[in-house]
Amino acid sequence: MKMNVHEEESLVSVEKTASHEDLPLPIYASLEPVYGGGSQLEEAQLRFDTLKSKFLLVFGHQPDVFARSPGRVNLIGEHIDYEGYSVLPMAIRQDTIVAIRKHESGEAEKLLRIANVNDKYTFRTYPADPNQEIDLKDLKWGHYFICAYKGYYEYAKAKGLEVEPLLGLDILVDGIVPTGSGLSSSAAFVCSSTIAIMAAFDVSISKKELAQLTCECERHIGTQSGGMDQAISIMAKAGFAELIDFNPICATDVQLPAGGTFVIAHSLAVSQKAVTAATNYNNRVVECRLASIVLGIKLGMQPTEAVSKVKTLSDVEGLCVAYAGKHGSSDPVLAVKELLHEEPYTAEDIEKIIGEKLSSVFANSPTSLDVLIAAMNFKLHQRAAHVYSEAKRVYAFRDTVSSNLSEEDKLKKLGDLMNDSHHSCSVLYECSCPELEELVEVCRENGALGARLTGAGWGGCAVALVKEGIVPQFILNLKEKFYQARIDEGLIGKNDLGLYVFASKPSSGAAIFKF
Ligand code: NG1
Repeated sequence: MKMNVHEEESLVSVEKTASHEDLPLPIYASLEPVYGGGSQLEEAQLRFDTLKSKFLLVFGHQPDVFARSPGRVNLIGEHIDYEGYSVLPMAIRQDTIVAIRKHESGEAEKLLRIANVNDKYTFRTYPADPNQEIDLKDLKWGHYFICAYKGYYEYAKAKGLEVEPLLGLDILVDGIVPTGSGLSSSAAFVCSSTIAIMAAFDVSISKKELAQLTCECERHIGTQSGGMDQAISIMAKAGFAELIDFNPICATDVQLPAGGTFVIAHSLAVSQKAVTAATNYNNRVVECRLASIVLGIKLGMQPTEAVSKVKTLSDVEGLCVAYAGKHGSSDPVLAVKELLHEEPYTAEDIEKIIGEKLSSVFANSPTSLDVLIAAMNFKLHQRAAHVYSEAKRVYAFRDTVSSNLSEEDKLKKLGDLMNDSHHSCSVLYECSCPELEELVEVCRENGALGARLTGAGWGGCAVALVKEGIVPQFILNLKEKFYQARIDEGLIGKNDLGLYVFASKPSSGAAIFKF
């Protein structure tokens, strides 16, 4: 479990024998392997210099080690990771860097002291006790670090790792992934924190295990996260999008067609995923679970068996496909159409079918019980239809990329799939919002081959597929048609547009730096 420092050359030779996700994270002694050259390297150098000097200023010591983890844009496959289905994201260049130092045994305070280079996030201290509770009703930014801290200790306990006596930690954070934007700033923070903690404790595990661990870490914030964001943040490779499979976690490189560029544009509606979990994100997780139990029962399972065994829609997909097969189709959506009515279900309707109180089904999940309190009814038909159809679109996207179609036709087909995905998110999953609808429309009217909301939705960003040659004009058009009115209203500054709309190439994944 101890960490071996391996430099780039040795990493290359290891990769010939082990698969990418079985390797530990790379440890670099310089910034180039991650940030390349030019202005990106200069910007990174400045950030690391600031981290070093501020760390010294705030804590009176140098950090031991740095960890970075990127945000991501999901190209297709929305709200299906927690249902066990594959998704297709890519890492973006914006990342979070965490500098960390482990206290020495003589030092008095056993505290986690957490500072941020951005003054908006005020200094926070927490006890070094990994069993501390996170107050979900009063979330503070520092709690994302506590998620990582708790998760690491739970992992160490489960694996029987020898843990060092509890000392304090000093932590300084620099995150440039826009928050509340669907680009997974939260996963970038949780992943970089977990990696920093493990590096400070000199513990190293495979990327695959780390992806699973960081997903569990983030659930401490109260969202029933699916695992896509942590997996891509850790396993991304520069130049590739990744098809991420779950159970077990695995990443397959997807080389996107040349000639197309993904432009990310913020709707300027902020999505506070953790705060709205009971009505939005966790609500959909609960609706999917209920849809899968009801489908299981309608397709012949005993209610008690369905309640105890069926966790996700992927668990009953086989039954749905078998049902469709008897009706001349292979599409699980057919079973949804025939067996779940479109009219929303009340809690009582579902309790009658499953023969049990919903509060007893979810008795072990406090965040699901919050959903039951907040929900008026449950749209089982719509949510299941979205999940099954979106899961298919992910494979269609992957197959299109590797098909023999001309580049032109590939791009057109990918754009169509993105448009279909947005329609399903908007109409069936209801995770869009007026600002995203307007932005997606503006993207399409200005030459995007396809455009869709990305990430959890209810605000945040859209991603548009645009022909490389028209990107500058496309961005100018977005400025004029979408952002100018908002600049005039004072919602954003006119010089800040680059933060809200930018083209993105697939970036590399998490890394550790020891200088
Ligand atoms: P965002 O909110 O974009 O970070 C969330 C989940 C994902 C996935 C998407 C929807 C977390 C950390 N991330 O992403 O796992 O379910 O929504 O596809 O909860």
